[in-house]
Amino acid sequence: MNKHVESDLMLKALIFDVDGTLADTESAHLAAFNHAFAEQGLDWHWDVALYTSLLEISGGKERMLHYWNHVHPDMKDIDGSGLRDTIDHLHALKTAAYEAAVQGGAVQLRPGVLALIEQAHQQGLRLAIATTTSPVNIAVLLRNAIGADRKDLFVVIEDASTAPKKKPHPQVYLQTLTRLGLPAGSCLALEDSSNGLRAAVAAGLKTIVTPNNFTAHHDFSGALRVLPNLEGVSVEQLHTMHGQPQN
Ligand code: XBP
Ligand code: MG
Repeated sequence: MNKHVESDLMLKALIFDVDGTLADTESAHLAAFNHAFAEQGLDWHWDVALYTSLLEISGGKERMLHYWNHVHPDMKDIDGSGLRDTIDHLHALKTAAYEAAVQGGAVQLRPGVLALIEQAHQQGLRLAIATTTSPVNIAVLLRNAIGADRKDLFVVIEDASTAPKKKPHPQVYLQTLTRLGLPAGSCLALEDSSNGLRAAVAAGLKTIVTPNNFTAHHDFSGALRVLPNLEGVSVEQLHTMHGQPQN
């Protein structure tokens, strides 16, 4: 293989999903949704089983709209401001509740994540984030879980505000690759869900999946590897996995 092609396929960047991958956040998201429903005076309450199925829908606003249309189709309005405005208002309440929870320490990074991020940075790999969550949620997580001085470790962040087409659509990953200025072949995606895996694979990325309690039952066909978590996973091991053929 000529040097140029070889260089193009060398691992040069890690692209992290946020929710469920960097940190186990969905329990805090679930509590925040329920807090918003109560604050709005709605008798809606999502339990873990329902939320686990609703997580098939990426994006908090899209998830609430799906629930409203499928569980309360008769409700055309709540407070006279129309469906879209009400969803936006509920999502603002939810995001404020989630931000307060993360600031209060409700969310920790998953095992091995911080060590891998720091090692990758020290070894010259570029780090990016590709998520369907809202920018507020990323900022508060990075500030509280990684530390305000470390949040600049991620040279590219694409999120719900920059990539409106949600996973499994590949838009967020395609935009991340464009901004990194790298071919998919020299990057590795890290995900936790089937929607995320499908989005990354559709963008041409080899993807390592670390499932969690909300996603363990998902179909991870097409993943490069499925690992319980990133504990003890080194950059050297990622280089080796990246260089190996797809499962
Ligand atoms: C997971 C999601 C998000 C979160 C809720 O994002 O689908 O919708 O569940 O956050 P990721 P928002 O791609 O990081 O796994 O309410 O801000 O959408
Ligand atoms: Mg995720």
